[in-house]
Amino acid sequence: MRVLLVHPSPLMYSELYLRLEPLGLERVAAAVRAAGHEVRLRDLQIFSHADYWKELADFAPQAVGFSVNYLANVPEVIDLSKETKAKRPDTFVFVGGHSASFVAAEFLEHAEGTIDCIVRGEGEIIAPRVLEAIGDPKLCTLPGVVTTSGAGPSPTLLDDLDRFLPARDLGRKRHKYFIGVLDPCASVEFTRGCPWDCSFCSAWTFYGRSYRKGSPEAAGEDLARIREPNVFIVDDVAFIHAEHGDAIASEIERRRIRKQYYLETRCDVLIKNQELFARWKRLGLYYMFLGIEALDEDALKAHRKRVTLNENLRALEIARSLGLTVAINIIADPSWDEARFAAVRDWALSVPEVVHLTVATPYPGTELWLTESRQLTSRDYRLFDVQHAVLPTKVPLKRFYELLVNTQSVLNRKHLGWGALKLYGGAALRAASRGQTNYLRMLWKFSTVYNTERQYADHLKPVRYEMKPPRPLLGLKPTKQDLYIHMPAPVH
Ligand code: B12
Ligand code: SF4
Repeated sequence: MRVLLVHPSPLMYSELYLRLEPLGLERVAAAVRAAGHEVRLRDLQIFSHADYWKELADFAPQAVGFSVNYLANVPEVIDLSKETKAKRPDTFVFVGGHSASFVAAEFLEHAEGTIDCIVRGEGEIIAPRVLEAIGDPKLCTLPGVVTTSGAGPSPTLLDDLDRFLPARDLGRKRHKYFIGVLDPCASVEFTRGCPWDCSFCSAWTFYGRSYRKGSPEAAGEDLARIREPNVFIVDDVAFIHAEHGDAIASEIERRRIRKQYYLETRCDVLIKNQELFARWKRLGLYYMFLGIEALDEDALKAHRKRVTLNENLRALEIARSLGLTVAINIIADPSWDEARFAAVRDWALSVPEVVHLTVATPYPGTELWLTESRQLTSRDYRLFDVQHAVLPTKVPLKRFYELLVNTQSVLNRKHLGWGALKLYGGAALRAASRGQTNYLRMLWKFSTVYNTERQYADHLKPVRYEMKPPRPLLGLKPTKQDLYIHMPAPVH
């Protein structure tokens, strides 16, 4: 069967800081191809809708699968599905991915029959089975599958992460993928899931709080196949188990792989596994993201981060002493006023790290989505991107965006524009000499992407598809069914 897999358009983040390969879709593509299908992949972060329509006409796929990891992409994919069915009514349309899994039923409703099924959870095992079941009423009985006529049991976890290494050969224009000065940049996955349970995060609810590791040999093999000099390690929390990180490091040394790496981890993991991170620094670890989230103990508790402020600060010192470029994130609450923004700005300017601000957002799939007591001010999927305020702001909304954008822009002077050239000019010019200009081009783009007027105007756009509000808990605790996509393993 001819199968076309599609990643939707870029998000606000990707217009500026990064653009990354659709690794999940590449893994699904590998599994579908292994089942004997002819597969193509089209990434609309790079290509236009016109390119998609042309491919639909030329390739004439019997099935089109969309990846929806981000809520902000839901309306686009609904519209693409509607038009795909209008142009080619016999094409089977299916949708998978992180966010699609959490809003499956309403996604189908909005699509008005133009999406044949949503696939909840991991895609590798189930996608080939879905294709096999096209036209068969048993489709809606498959694990994780939701159709308008019913839903199958909860999805099953992939037993072995080594089984389907990403089909990177299906990507086109790969030189467009980058993160900051790591330009161009590929992605790899060493582990999947997260054992923690932060209230604002859906990594643990998606994977049923499981944590799985691929083998160090497969990690080495995958890295050896990557042509790009830079690699984004997509694990939610990198190197939780030091021995796994060490084994991958040994594999890299054995194969003499030399690359630069970006990863994301927790402060307590960095503190615990300092030597491992030092080893990775020697192997090429360049850029690290630490989820600090808050500057006071109360907020850290509310996020259920399970780290203290002191640990966070200690981790920053360790990262500095290792000579890593570090980015951190602080969650800006819509209740923040002038004084709060000023305090955070002052702190952020006093540290050398790249500091990002995201807006606290109850995201479907998070515990916060179920427990947040404040009323949502918008249920427009497009505004659920942690750059917009969907909860009531203390200062008027426009003023909130002024404060947010001004703070971000002051902080960004450290690592965008001329400030960046001082720090990374050499690397940027080396990349440019190889024809890689993704990074250089982003340096002066900040105000076109992040600006008060644009963010405020986004709230005034007509809303064609509105998210369903969360089911009221009426004082009860969320159940497993409320929270999880993959159900946690029973405790013995
Ligand atoms: C890279 C990344 C990004 C990149 C996007 C890159 C891209 N091209 O997609 C950037 C940095 C832009 C980004 C932004 C955000 N991200 Co992000 N991101 C990730 C990250 C680290 C890796 C994604 C990945 O490659 N995973 C590995 C692959 C193998 O998994 P996968 O993509 O989920 O694919 C599997 C399934 O979902 C499914 N599947 C996927 N597509 C399809 C399609 C079909 C047809 C089928 C059948 C199945 C299927 O099968 C795949 C294989 O099992 C994940 C964390 C993670 N480890 O997954 C977070 C993650 C997805 N992001 C998350 C969040 C919260 C965000 C942000 C909202 C906030 C933030 N601070 O990061 C913003 C969103 C911005 C916006 N405007 O909406 C959350 C969850 C989002 C959600 N929907 O609830 C995650 C899980 C991180 C977390 N710990 O909370 N992110
Ligand atoms: S924020 Fe990080 S540590 Fe917390 S649950 Fe999500 S992935 Fe895990």
